[in-house]
Amino acid sequence: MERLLTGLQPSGTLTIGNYCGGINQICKYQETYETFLFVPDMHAITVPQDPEQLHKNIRQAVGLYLACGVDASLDNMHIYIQSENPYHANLSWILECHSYYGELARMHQFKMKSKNNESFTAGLVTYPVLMAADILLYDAKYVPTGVDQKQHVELARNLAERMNSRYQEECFVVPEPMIPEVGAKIRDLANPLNKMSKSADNPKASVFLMDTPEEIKKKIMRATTDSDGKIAFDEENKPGVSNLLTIYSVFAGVSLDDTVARFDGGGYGDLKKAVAEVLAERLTVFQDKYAEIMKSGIVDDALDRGGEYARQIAAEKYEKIRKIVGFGRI
Ligand code: AQP
Repeated sequence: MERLLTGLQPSGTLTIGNYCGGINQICKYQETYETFLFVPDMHAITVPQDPEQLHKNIRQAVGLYLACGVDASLDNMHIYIQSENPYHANLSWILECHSYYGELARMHQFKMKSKNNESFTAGLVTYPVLMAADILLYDAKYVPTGVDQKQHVELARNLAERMNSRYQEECFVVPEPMIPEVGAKIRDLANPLNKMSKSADNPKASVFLMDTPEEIKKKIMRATTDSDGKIAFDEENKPGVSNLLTIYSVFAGVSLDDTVARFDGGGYGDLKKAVAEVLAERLTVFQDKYAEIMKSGIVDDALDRGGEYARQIAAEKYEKIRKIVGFGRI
């Protein structure tokens, strides 16, 4: 089985954007690929986090993966926490020493997150290298992601190719981003030019997987659209309306063309009502399942099992690479 890997930062409660770019794709391909699904808690501290809240977010993230349909009982599903495996940081250091400051400073996410912030951490610059280590440690071929992380997967590709060529050995499998056709960039509800984020300054502009039907309705009914009044999918000229159509398509399980046809000729109010309803319905199912999961011991069982397996794979890869670069004794 080829390998697929992804992680969702526990920097807050996951959003419907994280579902579309990450979790939904895992669910779709979990029977096809050996899947490494981790909680990148080390990435979360590139910006300040409250330690108590971070612990809670980590557990909540795993509960949500499972509630949204990830099947922890599959033999080929490995769920683990990044910081419980020291090889991620070890390999990241080696990769940092094969990365150029210029290529890291050009990363779109770094530019966005460091904008108007004089005191950003060094980790904010180097975290895409840690992400490369997360991927390359497991020889993952496919990395499900939204468009926002595509550049980081490209860095992982470049580093794999650079190492393979410099040491004239197959150090790493060269990974590929796996970007969904629909839902690769769910947009911020207030400013649809931006992507929806779990740690956005305005929490009313994001729908979180734990939002109540009332919260969802309020947020969706206030979503920014345009003054044109026509329902059409046109991301450039009608990003707000296109975003609502996309959300409906993913959560109702209807193709984008059929979604557009369904709302063609109607008003924005009807579209918003339908989006709020379908989201409330799907998220309520996830939340009910989440409540059951959190009462059971399934989260810790899955993490114990996945952690042990992941450490074993990562140790083998790290030992190989440390010898290749010349560390330690012959
Ligand atoms: N708006 C989005 N639309 C589609 N996919 C998205 N992803 C994130 N936002 C959207 C995808 O979700 C997966 C996990 O991302 P992450 O949590 O590791 O980091 P992120 O991309 O930085 O997500 P956030 O929500 O914006 O987090 P914060 O606010 O902490 O920076 C990835 O596959 C990502 O592409």
